[in-house]
This record gives sequence, C-alpha cells and structure tokens, in this order.
Amino acid sequence: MFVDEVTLELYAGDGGNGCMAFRREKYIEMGGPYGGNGGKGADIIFEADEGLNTLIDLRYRRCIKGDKGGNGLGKGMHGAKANDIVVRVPLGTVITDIDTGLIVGDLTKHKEQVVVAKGGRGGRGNMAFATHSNPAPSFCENGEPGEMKKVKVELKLLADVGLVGMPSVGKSTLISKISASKPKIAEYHFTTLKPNLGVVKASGDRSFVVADLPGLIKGASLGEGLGDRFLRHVERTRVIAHIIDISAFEGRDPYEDYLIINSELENFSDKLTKKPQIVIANKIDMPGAEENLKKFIEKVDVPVFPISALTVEGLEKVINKLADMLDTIEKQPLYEEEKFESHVLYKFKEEEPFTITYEDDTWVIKGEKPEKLFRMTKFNSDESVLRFSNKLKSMGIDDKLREMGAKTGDNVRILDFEFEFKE
Ligand SMILES: Nc1nc2c(ncn2[C@@H]2O[C@H](COP(=O)(O)OP(=O)(O)OP(=O)(O)O)[C@@H](O)[C@H]2O)c(=O)[nH]1
Ligand SMILES: [Mg+2]
Repeated sequence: MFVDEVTLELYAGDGGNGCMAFRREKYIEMGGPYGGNGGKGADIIFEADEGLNTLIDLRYRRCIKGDKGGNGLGKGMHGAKANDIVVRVPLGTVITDIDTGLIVGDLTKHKEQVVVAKGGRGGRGNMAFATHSNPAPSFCENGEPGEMKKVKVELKLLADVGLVGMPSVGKSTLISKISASKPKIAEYHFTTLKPNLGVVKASGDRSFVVADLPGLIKGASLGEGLGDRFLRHVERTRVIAHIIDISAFEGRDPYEDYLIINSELENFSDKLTKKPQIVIANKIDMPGAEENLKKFIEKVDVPVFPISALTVEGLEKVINKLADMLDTIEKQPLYEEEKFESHVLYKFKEEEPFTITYEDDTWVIKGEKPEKLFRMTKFNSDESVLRFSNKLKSMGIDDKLREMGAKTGDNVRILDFEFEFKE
C-alpha cells in the first residue's frame, strides 16, 4: 500500500518534577537545600530517511507519546533526560500543524531532522531556588508539560518532471524506457495505482527525476477514477510533461483529452497551471497518428513532441528538451509563502499572554503562561503558594483584575484551582 498522508497526535514528554530535600548529614548542621532538578521530557523529532518511500509505518499509529523526564532526587541528584523519539519518514515529507495551518517541517535531505513537538523542561528542585535572601527554600517546581500537537504528515515526492495524462496513454511505458524504473504496463485503465520515480540521464552528463503518476480522467478533481490526490506530487515538480495518446486508438479526441486534463490541473491548484508544460504526443507509430498530430498542433500553442514509447522514436529529443528546460528553471523554494532558514521552525501564535473573564461570580484566568505556571507549581508549602501569587502579580494579572473591578474576597480560578483575591 502506498500511503502519502496521515494525521497524528503528538505528545512530547513532560519534564520530570523537581525535588525538595534538605541535606542531613552527621556533623553538618543546617545542610541546606539538596533537591535536584527534574530531567527534560522527550522531544518528538521527525527525520528523513532515504530508505523509506511511503508513510505506511505511521498509518496505524495515530498518536505518538514521548516519555516524561526523570524526577529530581535528594542529595542534589538531577532526574534523567528522557530519550527523544525519532520518527523516520521518506524524503519529501511535509509536516503541517493542523491548528495553525503552519508548515513546521519540510524534510528533503537524508538524515535531516526537525523537532516537531518539544519536550517540557524539568522542574527545578529547591537547591536551584536558593538565594541570599532565601538560602533554604522549601519549595520546588513540577516539570513543564510537553508540547501537544496535531499534525498532518504528507509525502510530496521530489521529482523534476511529472508525467500526467489520461489512463493508458503510455506514461508508464515512457518511464520504463527512459529510466531504470519498471512499473506495471497493461492495456487496461488505471494500471498504475501509485507514483513511480525514475532517474533519467540526458546529454552533457545531466540527469533528472521523473514521476510517473496514476492516470487522470474527467472529474478527477471531484474524485472520479483514482481522483486527483496524486497531483500533490506534481505541485513540487518543475515541469509538467503532459502525455496524450495521439493515435486516438481508444476513440477519444486527443485535443479534448488535452483540455480535460488541463482543467483538472487547474481545479487542483493554480500552482499547476503556472508550471511550464510540454505536450508529449505518444503512440505516433500507430496508423492515423500523423494526421491527428497535424490537427492537434494547429490547435495548441505549447511545444508538442511526437514520440513512440514503444519503438523509442523521438525519446532522445524529449529527454534533452526536458533537461534544457530544467537548466533554465531554478530550483524554487518549495514554499514561497513559508521560507524557513534552519531545520527547526517554531512559530508561536501572537496572543495575549492571558485572558480574564467573569463567569458565575468567579474571575476565570486563561492563557498558556498562567496555566503552565499552575501546572508547574507544587502547592505543598506556603512558600510555593506565595511564589505562585508573586508570579501571577509579575505577569500583570493582579493589576488587570483590579482594573476589571475585582475586590478582596472575590473568587479567582485557573484551570481547577480556586483562590481568593486579596488587595
Ligand atoms: N502502439 C503503442 N502502444 C503503446 C505506446 N506506449 C504505450 N503503449 C501501450 O499502451 C498501453 C498502456 O500503457 P501504459 O504505459 O500502461 O499506460 P499508462 O499511461 O501508464 O496507463 P495508466 O497507468 O493506466 O494510467 C499498453 O498496452 C502499452 O503497451 C506506444 O508508443 N505505441
Ligand atoms: Mg501507468
């Protein structure tokens, strides 16, 4: 099975909790705080692997979870960092964050990696909080929660030229003659059910990659036949080679075929109509093909190359023409809208750090920052509660509550924690 799209839920590992402990040893009085930090939670990393060519391994996974970092321990021992999870995918894999619609990874080189969901940092132990003014803090932090992301993982084959056309026009026959690729060839429609790639050698030591795709028919964009889902692979090719059966052996008019396929390309994406295209008129060896070719050329204004994939007539000319075209077309950035420099791409939503609403006589605070602070606080000592409220104050939450009219004694809630507002 050829799988080229899956959606996954990723849960990076939470950080380990910090530890609260004090040094207790013979002859050492007031040993001081001695609780270590928690370890970092597991990142979820995607890595390109040239040995893979489908996303089938991810098909039934649906959700990937990273381990939590180790908890900190007494005697100043830090928790162990969790092992990162490395998800191997084929070259040409694009990972999109479903919630934001942003592309978070586009893996095109062997061993290239991208951290898609970051593990939480470990919570600090009380040793880390010691200061001059508070040399023996009796509080520690919980680990930071790991990132949670819903992603779409898509495979977009990396080819220079995409072969598109109606079924049985000879796309697979062509790739089998110009490259080492050996796809199935037969006289019935939809012989090819998944894309095939082949490397083609041209004159002057040049080479390029061709993708043979399943056939398209009228209404492919509406799901007819195999539908248009394989056209995603053409989105990143540089040239479209449009194959038609100029022998009209099956009774269809080649010019009509040409128009139908172009309108299916257009329905799929504007990007496809902007790509340079050549027409390859195949099966020129058949009776009547030459006359059809003359009529066809009069109607179109794109270069037309008559060939016979069967007898290999005209193949050299087409190959060199494609190589010439590729020489003049720069390898474009894959995503013009989303250029990214390094392999790690993080974009955060520009948002208010928190929101406050008044519901059922309670001030409800929401937002990633205060919620994270809540999750990382261990409410087991007065000191840690005090630290929590000081942090809220420094985020500007106190001021905002006052501004909105909160009074001493009012209820305030973060997640499921309720407390009273104090002036
Ligand atoms: N006479 C002649 N027959 C050809 C030529 N090229 C392909 N054929 C025949 O056309 C039929 C279909 O060829 P394929 O290469 O499987 O066609 P396809 O475009 O890959 O078809 P799908 O995968 O079904 O979309 C086969 O029987 C081929 O032998 C040619 O140049 N001349
Ligand atoms: Mg085929």
